[in-house]
Amino acid sequence: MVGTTGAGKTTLIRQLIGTDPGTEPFPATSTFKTTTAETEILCAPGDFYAVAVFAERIKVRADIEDCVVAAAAALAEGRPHDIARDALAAHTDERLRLEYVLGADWLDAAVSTIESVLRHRPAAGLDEVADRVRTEPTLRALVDHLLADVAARFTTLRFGQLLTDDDETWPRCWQFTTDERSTLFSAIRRLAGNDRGSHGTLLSPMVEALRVRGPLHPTWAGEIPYLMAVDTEGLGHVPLTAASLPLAVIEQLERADRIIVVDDATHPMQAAPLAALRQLVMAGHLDKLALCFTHADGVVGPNIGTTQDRDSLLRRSVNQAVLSLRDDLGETAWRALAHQLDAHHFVLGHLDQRLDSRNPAQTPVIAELNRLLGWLRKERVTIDTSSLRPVYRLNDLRSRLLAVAEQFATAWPEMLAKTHWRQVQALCRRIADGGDGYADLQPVAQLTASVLDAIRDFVERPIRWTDVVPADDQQLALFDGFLRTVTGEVLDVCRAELAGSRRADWEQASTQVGMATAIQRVATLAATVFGTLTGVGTDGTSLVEDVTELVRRAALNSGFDIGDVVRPAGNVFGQTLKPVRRPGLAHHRGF
Ligand SMILES: Nc1nc2c(ncn2[C@@H]2O[C@H](COP(=O)(O)OP(=O)(O)OP(=O)(O)O)[C@@H](O)[C@H]2O)c(=O)[nH]1
Ligand SMILES: [Mg+2]
Repeated sequence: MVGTTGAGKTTLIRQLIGTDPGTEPFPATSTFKTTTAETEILCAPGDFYAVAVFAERIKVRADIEDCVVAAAAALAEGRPHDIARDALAAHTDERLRLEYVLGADWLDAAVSTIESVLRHRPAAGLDEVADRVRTEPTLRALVDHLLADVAARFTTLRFGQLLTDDDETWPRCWQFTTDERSTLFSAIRRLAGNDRGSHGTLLSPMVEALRVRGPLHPTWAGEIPYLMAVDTEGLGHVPLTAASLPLAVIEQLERADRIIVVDDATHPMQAAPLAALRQLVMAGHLDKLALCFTHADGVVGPNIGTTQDRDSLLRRSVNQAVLSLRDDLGETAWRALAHQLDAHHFVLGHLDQRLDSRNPAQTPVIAELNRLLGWLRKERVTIDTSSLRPVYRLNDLRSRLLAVAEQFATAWPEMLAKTHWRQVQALCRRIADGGDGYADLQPVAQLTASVLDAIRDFVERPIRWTDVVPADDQQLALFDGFLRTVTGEVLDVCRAELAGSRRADWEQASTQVGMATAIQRVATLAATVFGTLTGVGTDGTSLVEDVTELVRRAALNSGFDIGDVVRPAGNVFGQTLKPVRRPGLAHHRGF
């Protein structure tokens, strides 16, 4: 399930696994940024089994520190007590909700502690605040104290088994098995719940990944559908430029048989789900796609008399949305997407309720859900592309990749220069600690998306075909399959180039604290992390060459003809590459 936050992804999963809206609040739903853990639910016969993987201690500590910095910064800016309180209660990325774990009783005292520290020695400027939280004993003690309180909460789990790290100071994961449905939901409440009455006991904000297996099935279909549903974190309402899907989602795409873009029917399709659709098509997943409209029960108005009126309105909404992708996707992929969504869009409402076939308002929803389940079960039709032999020139890919790297190396420092210094510093620290990004700042996800776009652009334009030119649908199937095979490796290279092999540079930039050094920090990043993207890094790796090589290998494995590789002499970096035309190929105008 992919879609904006609050669209109804988790509610749809609840319908597919048949958990009762009144008595089994699993998985948790609410209005905003509810699902934060990667959640997989496997419907299968046998016992119930659950496993939860926790965030690492270092990450939780960093997040708590962020909350204290945000609260202190609010107070230093002269903002009211309540704003500082909110900042402590939940991290800005809405994952670490300390209020869920620790309740609300400690919040006022913690704000008062910060207030008294600042009163005693006012911060010279906002840039000093983050530094003070890290160095001043009282504020450091506050962070440590909160972390210890969080750690203590794990020991109060009544059900299941905790597995700890080697030093036994922090749990790695939790697991639980039972043959009773009600026991499963009691046990899982603290690991996956959001119920207000349980605030102060919940560990759900600590959970990064959750998998539940059991004999679960929809109430409106009497059998276990052998389905694994994967829920994802909701997309923000404003899409990032090239990448709208989080890395965690991109990593999962290849193993998903179907991808459902979920959207709220009560408003026209927004930019974020559209950008997600575009990215899914570009990454080669078109034939897995469906669009599910939720909240159809809320689509009302003087112009809507019947369900036909409503469905026609939604069809028009899909059409207009898809039409807006025409230029971007190109004619063939665009037309295929339109056909795919004509047949595979589902109009669903009342999903938050236990559906009843005797209720005339709900029977169309049950029919639609059954149609969806039928599609989920159906095997995908694959087009045989084994005999297709497109011919490529790898230098065409190099020049495209170099353009991506150059654009990225210029745009990111420019964008970071305009971003609040605290966000940039948090990004530096997050990547230095082993992450890929922070909040909306997701360089690895964006680079991966841009590189995949460049590869797609390259494979869609072979210089010729060795035999007859294949039909459009065959070509599309070939290109899609190729993109899917390279996605994982492209992500690995981008992650290594921007994060893995550059941790020391991010670390160095993160130690330049405060607003005053913000310009210097971005300059450091521009020179180290981003600057080397277009060339060879200190470790001898190169984005352009590494990606070219992995595409070359994948192309050979797919039987493509890349025999006319013309490697330019000397160092290609920093030069504009001119495609070398061989006399024998000069007449191929397709290029
Ligand atoms: N009336 C009505 N409410 C719905 C429907 N589908 C979902 N909801 C409600 O919409 C809200 C958001 O649903 P969620 O399933 O939590 O949304 P989500 O997409 O998982 O959101 P995130 O986890 O934040 O990404 C909840 O309050 C649901 O009860 C529907 O078909 N009709
Ligand atoms: Mg959700």
